[in-house]
Amino acid sequence: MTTNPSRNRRLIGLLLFAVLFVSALASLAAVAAVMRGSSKPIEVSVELADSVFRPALVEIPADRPISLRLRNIGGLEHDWSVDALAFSPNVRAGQEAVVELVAPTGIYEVYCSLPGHREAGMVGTLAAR
Ligand SMILES: [Cu+2]
Repeated sequence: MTTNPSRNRRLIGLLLFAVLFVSALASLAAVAAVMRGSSKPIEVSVELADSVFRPALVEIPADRPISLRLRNIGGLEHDWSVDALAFSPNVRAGQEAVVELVAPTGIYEVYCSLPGHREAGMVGTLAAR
């Protein structure tokens, strides 16, 4: 059997090109999938009870739209106020609200601004990382 070294080199070159081309396509597909995922809001739920937030600590990714579901399971009106973000959605007793929240990196104090509720224990922390 005879071998033609220059033909073999061309074949290897072509094969290498095909492998690189396919892996480049796969990387593009992976990037597109990640970008699609990042545009979808992240859902977070918090219960507002008389007189506690559950969970008290809410951790979210920074600078990403969060769909925050606030369920008031108590018998009183409550809110989930974050002064640093000028954010204060209010929810009536037995109702729920879904609000969008975007927070830069930081640790924020959360409290219920209704009279006496903060003092009664309606405090929490929002951590955006
Ligand atoms: Cu309250």
